[in-house]
Amino acid sequence: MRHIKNFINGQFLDAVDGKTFEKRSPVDGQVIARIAEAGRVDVDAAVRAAHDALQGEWGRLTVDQRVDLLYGVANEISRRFEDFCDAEMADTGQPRHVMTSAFIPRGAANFKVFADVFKTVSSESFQMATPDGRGAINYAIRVPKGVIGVISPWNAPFLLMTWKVGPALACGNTVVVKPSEETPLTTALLGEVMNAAGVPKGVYNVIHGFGPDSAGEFLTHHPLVDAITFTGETRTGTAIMKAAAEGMRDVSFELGGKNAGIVFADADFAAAVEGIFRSSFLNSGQVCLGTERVYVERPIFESFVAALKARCEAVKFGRPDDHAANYGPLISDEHRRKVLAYYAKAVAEGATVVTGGGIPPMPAELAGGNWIEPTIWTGLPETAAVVREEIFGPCCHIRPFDGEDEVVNLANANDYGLSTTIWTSNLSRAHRLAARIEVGITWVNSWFLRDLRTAFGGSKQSGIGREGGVHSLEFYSETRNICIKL
Ligand code: NAD
Ligand code: 6OD
Repeated sequence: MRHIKNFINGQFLDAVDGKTFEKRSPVDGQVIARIAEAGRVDVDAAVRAAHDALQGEWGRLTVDQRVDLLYGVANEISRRFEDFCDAEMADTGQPRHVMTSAFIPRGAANFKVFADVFKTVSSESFQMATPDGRGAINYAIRVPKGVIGVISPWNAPFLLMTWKVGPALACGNTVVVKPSEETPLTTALLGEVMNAAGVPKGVYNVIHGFGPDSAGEFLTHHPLVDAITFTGETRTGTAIMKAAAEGMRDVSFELGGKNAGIVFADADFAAAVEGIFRSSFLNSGQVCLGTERVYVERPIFESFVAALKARCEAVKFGRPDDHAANYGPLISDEHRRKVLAYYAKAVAEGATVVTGGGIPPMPAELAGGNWIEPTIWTGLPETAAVVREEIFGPCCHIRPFDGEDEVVNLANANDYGLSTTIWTSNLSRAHRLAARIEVGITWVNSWFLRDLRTAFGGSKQSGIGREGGVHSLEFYSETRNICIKL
């Protein structure tokens, strides 16, 4: 069994009061790690280490030196690629192909890409006229914000944590990371990587624990934290925003979604079925960008539902490293109970269960895991809870539509506004719809495809701010205005 410690000032440390908590495997329910739970004293030590590091060697590095260190981090992650895949598979129970195709490589890229972005970004400079004729030069420099509190979720833990840590460090900040209590392993491994790459002590710190009355809350309330970046539930974002209000700290929030998938009759049928299958069921439906509301143009509604049902019924449940398997469990028993409660609610609300709706039969050695069937419903009104609320499980409701206006109204009639995926062969229609749908990102004939240099974030209750490329630099640095009279 692994023993995971906090990472403070370059050292792996137990909690001062010796408290720990358990991490259970999603696959079979066995305890796989015991984790040091940071208390107030440990959080304070981590934040002070981060604060002090700003004044030390890290703060004196040139941009080129900092960029070289971040390249070194990316290279070390790539060198330890298998360790990261194994750790993330142990934490999440998701298949190896999910790790190798996206979640781990994108984590390494988050250091390299943001180092490149920061290295090449320019700032404004103006020559001003002055009454005495001698003029002035008015220009801006970018300075780090300071200590960034990073709070990350469990669904794509390494990708989503490094997506914040990479740009934060590229801008010269230091970080204190509070990973989800469900997924501590890759965040801890990154501490080893930071030491191996020669990143100065105190620049990257990790505290483990929970949210309320635990490490998360202690971090967000700490007065030496200068800004907070958070990915997680909208409700949690509300609590963190209240904490950030003390001391007027800036926040960047990536929150929940209830995303629409729209399939027109002119779409490439097979590609649309596979695309919606991925967007609704990849990672067992635990993706913020996932599609839980599917709208299919009426002429192909019946055939689309039948094809998606067949695709769902072909999944093979099993361990992440079982080559015969391609489908994993939910993250925890608690989360499965929440998703199963929605499955029951759908039936109570009058849904037709097209497929799934329960727990699949599993062999005895996996019976303790959080397995659940991919589930499709039809026949519900838009007012039903499972059509309105984020479930974050492997399920979707499919409804027929007639025409662009109707589907735009359906897609927009939700409090969230994170993403959409549209399947059509009519490019003009794709442009028209993409501009009308109230979300941060729209995919056409694709899903979960984005250059790290472009803006990412949610509209409405799906987030505050944008990260990605120069948008991340806007959050992780401050512009200082300097005017020199000549
Ligand atoms: P969560 O909000 O329960 O927890 C996220 C993190 O916040 C965890 O580290 C948790 O310990 C911490 N936390 C909880 N309460 C806190 C508090 N009061 N103060 C400080 N920290 C606190 O979310 P989750 O269940 O880990 O993740 C699933 C949610 O994340 C879904 O709603 C999903 O849509 C969202 N998500 C959004 C994006 C995005 O980019 N928009 C990406 C991934 C996940
Ligand atoms: O595209 C990304 O890098 C990104 N932030 C993905 C978010 C995935 C949410 O589950």
